[in-house]
Amino acid sequence: MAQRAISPKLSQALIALGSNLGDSYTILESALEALNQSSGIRVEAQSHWYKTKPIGPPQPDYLNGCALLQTTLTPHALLATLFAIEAEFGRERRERWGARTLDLDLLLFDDVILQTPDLQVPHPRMNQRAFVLVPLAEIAPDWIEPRSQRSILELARAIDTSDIQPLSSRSGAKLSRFAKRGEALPHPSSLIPKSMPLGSEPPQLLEHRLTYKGRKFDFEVNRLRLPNQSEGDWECIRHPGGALVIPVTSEGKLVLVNQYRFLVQGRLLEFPAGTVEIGENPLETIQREIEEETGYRGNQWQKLGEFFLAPGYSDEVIYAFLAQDLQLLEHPPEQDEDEDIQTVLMTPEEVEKAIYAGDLTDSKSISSFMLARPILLGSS
Ligand code: A4P
Ligand code: MG
Repeated sequence: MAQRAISPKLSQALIALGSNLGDSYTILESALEALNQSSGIRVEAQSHWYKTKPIGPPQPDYLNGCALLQTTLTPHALLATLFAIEAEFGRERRERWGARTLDLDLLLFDDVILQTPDLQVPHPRMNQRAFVLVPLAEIAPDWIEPRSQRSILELARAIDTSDIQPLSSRSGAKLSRFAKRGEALPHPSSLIPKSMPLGSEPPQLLEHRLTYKGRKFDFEVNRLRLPNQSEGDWECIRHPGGALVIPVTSEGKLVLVNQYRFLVQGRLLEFPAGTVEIGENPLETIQREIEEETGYRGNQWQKLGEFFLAPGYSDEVIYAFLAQDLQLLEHPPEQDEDEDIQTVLMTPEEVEKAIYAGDLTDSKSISSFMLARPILLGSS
């Protein structure tokens, strides 16, 4: 009798990845690659990586993240594969909760609840752990944790997440090779400008259509209902913010940069500025950027203000500063490889003229100059 081929059942599983020994970023990315190459497993989505404070005995900070797998394996066979990959990356089991090159935990497997001596699913401690729930909420916000019957997003919102920080792209993170899927999530709270009256009239999220996670910012399309009840699709750029400086030399000249901008196919005159890295504060950002872009170090700093750059489609906030007591560095840091920048010195009067003549057209530079004008030119 002819045998009918039985196609193996396809399941979805969520795993947690952690590392706090060795080159954790490379280990974690390579472990995902190894999983994707393993028989019966496909990596469907991965979260960002997060720097997290250790739970357990004193040890270095962890890098943690989560991934969504599609698998034809049983839960036990999947656990065996996770162990094999841990071993491949030099994992030694010494003390419980101790430092490790790679920890792979099975968090959830379809809606299975399993209580065996060597495997418990859902992972018994996942609901208390921010280092699990926050990355998990990026890729599976609506997944119902079968013991509590609560969604991952609800569980993530119920715990303290102050000890975890998304890894900044400058620390090595790059575009992931695996698609990232997920609901629109609020920005990490560290990025929400606290002094701004945000969030008092939230829209209702009807449907999350698309997310593209980029190196510097993310793009989303959401179907929303606004407070006035109108509905529609909104495209938006989720941006961690930008920091800008107006540097003033001891001669009273302002330091600007002439920078190639591919979108305008030419050079623009601007004040030095840079993207706030995730987890960084804007003053740190701009103190780094001014040295990279101009070779000057600012020794005296003053906040000028903060403003939205283009709130119709982006939540980017510009944090503007004034720097005085400049010092030209003998060995300035290298410019970012992708930048082409020359510095230009101008008096405040020349800058104002350039704005009105249409020679300085960068909006964040114009706005910041207006904030600094009373200091630079008096209130006339
Ligand atoms: N085991 C049972 N169920 C599972 C499951 N769902 N997934 C058994 C994986 N393993 C499961 O695990 C111990 C035993 O648990 C295994 O033999 C397996 O059969 P392990 O990986 O050898 O040891 P472990 O990871 O130290 O223990 P455990 O209990 O899994 O620890 P946790 O709860 O995972 O905590 N702090 C930060 N910031 N980030 C971390 O990633 N990780 C831990 C480990 C502690 N503190 C941390 C982090
Ligand atoms: Mg483990």
